[in-house]
Amino acid sequence: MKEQLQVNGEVKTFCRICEPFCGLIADVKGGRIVEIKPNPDHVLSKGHRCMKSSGMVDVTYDRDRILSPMKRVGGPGEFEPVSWDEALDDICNRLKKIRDEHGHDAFSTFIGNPPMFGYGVIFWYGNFKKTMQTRWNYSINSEDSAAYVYASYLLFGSSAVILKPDIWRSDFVILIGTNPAVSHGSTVTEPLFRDALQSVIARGGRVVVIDPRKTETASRYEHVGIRAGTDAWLLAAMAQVIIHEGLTDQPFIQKYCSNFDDFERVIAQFTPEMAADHCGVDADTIRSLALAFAKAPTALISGRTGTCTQKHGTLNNVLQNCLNLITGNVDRPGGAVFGSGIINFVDMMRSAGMDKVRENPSRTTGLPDVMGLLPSISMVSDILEPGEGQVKSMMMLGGNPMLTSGGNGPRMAEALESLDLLFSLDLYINETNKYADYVLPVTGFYEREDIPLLGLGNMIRPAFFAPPAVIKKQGESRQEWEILQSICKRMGYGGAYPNAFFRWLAKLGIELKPRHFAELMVRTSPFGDWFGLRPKGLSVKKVMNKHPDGVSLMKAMPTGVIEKKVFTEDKKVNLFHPELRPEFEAVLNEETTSKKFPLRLHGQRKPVSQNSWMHNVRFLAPGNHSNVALIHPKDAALAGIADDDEIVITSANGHVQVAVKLSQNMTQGNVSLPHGWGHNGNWRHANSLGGANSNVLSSTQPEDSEKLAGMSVLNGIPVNIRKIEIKDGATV
Ligand SMILES: Nc1nc2c(c(=O)[nH]1)N[C@H]1C(S)=C(S)[C@@H](COP(=O)(O)OP(=O)(O)OC[C@H]3O[C@@H](n4cnc5c(=O)[nH]c(N)nc54)[C@H](O)[C@@H]3O)O[C@H]1N2
Ligand SMILES: Nc1nc2c(c(=O)[nH]1)N[C@H]1C(S)=C(S)[C@@H](COP(=O)(O)OP(=O)(O)OC[C@H]3O[C@@H](n4cnc5c(=O)[nH]c(N)nc54)[C@H](O)[C@@H]3O)O[C@H]1N2
Ligand code: SF4
Ligand SMILES: [Mo]
Repeated sequence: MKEQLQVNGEVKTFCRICEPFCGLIADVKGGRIVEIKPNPDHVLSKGHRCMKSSGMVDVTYDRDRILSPMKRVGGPGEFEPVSWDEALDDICNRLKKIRDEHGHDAFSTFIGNPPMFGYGVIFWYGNFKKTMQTRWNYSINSEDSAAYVYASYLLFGSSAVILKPDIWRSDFVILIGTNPAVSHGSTVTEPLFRDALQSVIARGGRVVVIDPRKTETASRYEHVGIRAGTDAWLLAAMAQVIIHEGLTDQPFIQKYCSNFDDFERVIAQFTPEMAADHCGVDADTIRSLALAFAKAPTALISGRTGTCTQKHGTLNNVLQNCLNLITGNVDRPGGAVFGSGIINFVDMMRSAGMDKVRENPSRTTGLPDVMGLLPSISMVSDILEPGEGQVKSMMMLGGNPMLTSGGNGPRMAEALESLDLLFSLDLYINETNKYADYVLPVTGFYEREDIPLLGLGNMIRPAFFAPPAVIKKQGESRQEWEILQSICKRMGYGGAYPNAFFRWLAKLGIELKPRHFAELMVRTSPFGDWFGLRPKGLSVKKVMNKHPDGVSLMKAMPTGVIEKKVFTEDKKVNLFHPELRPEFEAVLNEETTSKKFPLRLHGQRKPVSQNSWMHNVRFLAPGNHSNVALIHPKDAALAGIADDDEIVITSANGHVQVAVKLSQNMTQGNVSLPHGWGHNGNWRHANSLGGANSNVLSSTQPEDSEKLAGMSVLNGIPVNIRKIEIKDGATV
């Protein structure tokens, strides 16, 4: 199974930084990557990529990257290299002691975003949790997509069911809270996102972007500016117009949906005029947008993090889905479709029991686990508050919650420092794992073979690719799955496996690896070779050796499959789950204006920045490059603020000091600030760039988080701004 690495020449590979998984060509000389180029022949990306893929070469050879296990020898961030044996022996001895004294629940995990882009770690993290019997598993899901999938659970009876925008065949696309021109899309794998949107226009259709900022995407199409955090009002009012005007698709609703009457009753309360007062979009715009959406031959509305990480994130997602559903735009070409790929993601997740929600809520906050992952905001109190099941140790798998999660701040540092054992698997010593006892070095993605497992269920032009590693592992780094496997072995379990049978086999010396699981999955799929029974079918090995540009599986996603995708008791899509009632009431009763905090904060992604972890790459983040706030000139004038001033942004939770730019692209009443800045880890360049951690503005109180999925509220935070004056050399 070991593929030979090329020492010189071109190696086809793909990027694993964000979800398009762009195809790349690595130019290798003497076993070192000298250049990364786009792959014009790649089945999906056809030559598209962004410069972050080249930035990853700098990460690979970064002098600040850790290349051997690091042991904490002093204060936060003070580490010294040790051998793998020393690190793993000590970690496992301490884990055994913690387990024997406090039980399995005392060991927890946290998984960040980057590891989810490697298939080995996805398989082995699941196996590791089962083997170690970890009950408390935290993640940045609560800053990302928990609301998105929780909405699917309420509507379709399974959080694994995800509707995908069939943009290539649509006549009317509304994007809300997503900026694919910069983010390249999320929960959608489509490197040619821009071309897909352009195809809507080419067919004579429309693309409308609802966002507090006239974003890079909105600038190309139609923009509707909204007050951050008020989308539930806008979406509900659009549904109200569609129902009131009799534009619903009743045959579709009758056949596939339940509880339309309840939905209609609650929605009737949200008129465009009322919504306008809250969300700042005038009633005529809401009305005409709703009418155009409902009357278009095919239409879809699709949202992402901007509407998830809000006070009513789940409700927003339910309402987006409902707009698609009540207009009959679900499961049909050009609408929101269930999608399919080489593997049936829904069935896979369901059979592994991974689509569950609220099975094991946080001990101290009661906030729910969504797909087995607890909100990061619960982590601090779960560690600090004594009691049955208290977290005493943690594995941090490629996360940086000190900068990226809501509910952080000094208490998180205190919580991490109080642990009996904290170890991390990462490329760097960052703001979070600087508090660890050990940081274990992992490989970057150019150092490992892969399949785009995370994207297989999200491709809107389903495809498959499986390139080998480009270069050998750097230093003493190891793949995450190998590290997890070693830990489970040393703990006496034989290995990290989903059940006792595989662990028993491992003890006998039959050790299955991620590649075996991937082959099994691919070869027994509808596209697989069934181990020779279908010689023309696929295997990972075959695709790796014979299809360096990948293979296309389907030209478009199948439709007419809704009956196989709904898992509620009556097999109908539930338009009004009882859990939604208090959310609708909360929206109706909420005060959306505040004298003390008259503005609303929201986020902003930059083309060359990736959450918190690529700021050490000098060509992506040159000197003086950090996070700068944007405000509308009229808001600036009201606060006496000019371009490039230093300002303080204050929320009920905290404050940050940043530079500001005035921008006509901002919708009045909002402040925009990128996240992931304010570095003080062990990355020298990133630390020198300054900036501020925007998440100190989000609440640390679990009761302030989104009620259904436990989302951190990162968008729509009420804030005020003031200019910093320099008096006698001091800032006031
Ligand atoms: N360059 C770059 N690309 C990335 C990333 C990165 O950090 N940098 N991160 C990757 C990750 S992890 C993810 S999950 C995806 C996310 O993918 P997206 O969700 O598309 O990411 P954003 O660009 O943050 O888009 C969110 C948009 O929501 C808007 N918004 C904020 N608040 C509100 C609101 O209250 N209402 C509405 N309607 N809109 C609002 C913001 O202005 C922003 O334009 O991007 C991925 N791609
Ligand atoms: N205010 C605000 N906050 C946000 C967001 C927002 O839009 N606004 N977005 C949220 C979203 S969508 C996300 S996904 C999170 C991200 O949050 P996190 O996942 O916590 O943070 P990252 O910056 O992605 O990186 C985490 C660590 O992964 C390491 N890493 C990189 N590659 C690998 C790898 O292959 N393996 C391992 N083991 N480690 C690796 C990096 O060195 C870094 O230290 O941020 C969230 N936070
Ligand atoms: S868009 Fe995302 S996947 Fe494509 S090259 Fe850029 S970072 Fe990599
Ligand atoms: Mo994300």
